[in-house]
Amino acid sequence: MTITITAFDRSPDGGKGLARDTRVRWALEEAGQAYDVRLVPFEAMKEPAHLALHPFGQIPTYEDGDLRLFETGAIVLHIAERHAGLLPEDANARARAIAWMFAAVSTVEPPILEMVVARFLEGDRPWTARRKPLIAARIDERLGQLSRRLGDADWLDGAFSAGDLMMVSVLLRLRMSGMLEAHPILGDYVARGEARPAYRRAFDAQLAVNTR
Ligand code: GTB
Repeated sequence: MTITITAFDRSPDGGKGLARDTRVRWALEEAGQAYDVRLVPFEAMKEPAHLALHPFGQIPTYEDGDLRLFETGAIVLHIAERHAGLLPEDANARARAIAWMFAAVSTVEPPILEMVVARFLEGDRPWTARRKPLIAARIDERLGQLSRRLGDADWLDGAFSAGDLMMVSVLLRLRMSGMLEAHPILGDYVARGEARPAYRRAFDAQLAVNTR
C-alpha cells in the first residue's frame, strides 16, 4: 500500500517549501518511505471529499491503507514512530524528542503565525502597525531562548530527530523576515537541517510541483 499525502495544487509561496506538506515529505524522506502526492486545488479543499479527510479543509493529509490522518505534527510523529531514523530508541530520549516537536508547533510557531496574520491578513487594519513590534519582540524572545538552549550543539537533544525536523521547519518561516540574522546559532541550525539530503529531496519535490 502506497502512502498518499495531499499538497496545494499550487502553493501560494511559489515553491519556497513553506507549506506544511514539506514537513511531511521531509519526514517520509528521512524514513526512506516512498509516497504519492495528491494535489488539491484550493476550492476542492473545502469540498466534502477533502473535508472527510481534513475537518478544517487544509493540507497536508496522510493516507496509508485504512489510516487517514490530518495535522502535520501527528503525521510526522506517526511516521517517526513506525520507521527508524526520526526518534531515538531510548524511551526517555524519545519522550524528549517528542517534547521538541510540541515545542516547535505550540511554543515557537504561534508568535510566528501571529506575524503572518498581521502582515498578510490584517496588514490594512489600523492596529497592525502598532502590533507588529510587539509580535516581533515575542518571536525574538523565543529565538533567544532556543538559541541559548541549542548553544554549540548540532541538534536539540543528541542526534537529529523529528523534534529538529519540526523546529527547523518552523524557523524556516522566518527566513524572509531577516529575524534569524540576529541569532546566528539558529541560522546555522536551520542551514544544517536544509543540508540534509532528505530535506533537499523533499524541497526539490515540492519545488517541481510549484514551478511546473
Ligand atoms: N495545524 C495544521 C497542520 O499543522 O497540519 C495547519 C495546516 C495548515 O495551516 N495548512 C495550510 C492550508 O491548508 C497550508 S500550510 N491552508 C489553506 C486553508 O487553511 O484554507 C500553511 C502555509 C500556507 C502557505 C504558506 N506560504 O504561502 O508561504 C506557508 C504555510
